[in-house]
Amino acid sequence: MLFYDCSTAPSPRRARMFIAEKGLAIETREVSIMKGEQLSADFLAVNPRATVPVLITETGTVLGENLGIAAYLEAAFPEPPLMGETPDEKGLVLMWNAMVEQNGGLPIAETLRNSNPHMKGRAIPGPENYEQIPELAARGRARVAKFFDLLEERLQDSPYLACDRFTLADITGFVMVDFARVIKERIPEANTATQDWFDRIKQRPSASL
Ligand SMILES: N[C@@H](CCC(=O)N[C@@H](CS)C(=O)NCC(=O)O)C(=O)O
Repeated sequence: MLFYDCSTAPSPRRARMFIAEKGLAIETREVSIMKGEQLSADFLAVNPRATVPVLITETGTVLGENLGIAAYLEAAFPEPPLMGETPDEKGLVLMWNAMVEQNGGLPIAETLRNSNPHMKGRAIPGPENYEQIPELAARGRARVAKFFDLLEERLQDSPYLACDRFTLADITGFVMVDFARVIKERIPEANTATQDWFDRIKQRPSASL
């Protein structure tokens, strides 16, 4: 297998954590987004959508989405299970993973990409250049506050996002909450259940990679 990573970006960090939690050591190539390497001819030949992470599987299939990578690794290396064991858990893991992507990942990315001067003309990842829309940054920031409410409400009732064990949904949630620092948003002080959950995940070896 071969893993295309970028040490500074949140999406590949999710795959990196998943790989580490599975106890796998996969040959890795760094793609520097800061240097624009995702748009190089060499990388576009690997992934024409110009995004990381990418995993080339044991049979040579090219997987260019976190969920595809996680589903493949869970099927190929079932232990430890990170995407639920019972039918209900499996449903909850994908539900919470999607909720975190849509209510956390998207608004954080919209805020950053539509306001950062270095991202002018690069408001959406991929091979096309899109201009920034400042209103999307303002809307994104307002939605991030709602995202923190959503997490706190869930984590007041459950030790982890999907069920009573650490799963893919927690990896996605942890990475997004940590990445919110780039738009200067942090877990609100009153959100003690979220802070406790975040601190527990931060202690896992996979979180420091
Ligand atoms: N839905 C994709 C998102 C991949 C993605 O957007 N990756 C970003 C890094 S976080 C990227 O490659 N950005 C390239 C760019 O900004 O040009 C996944 O989760 O795998």
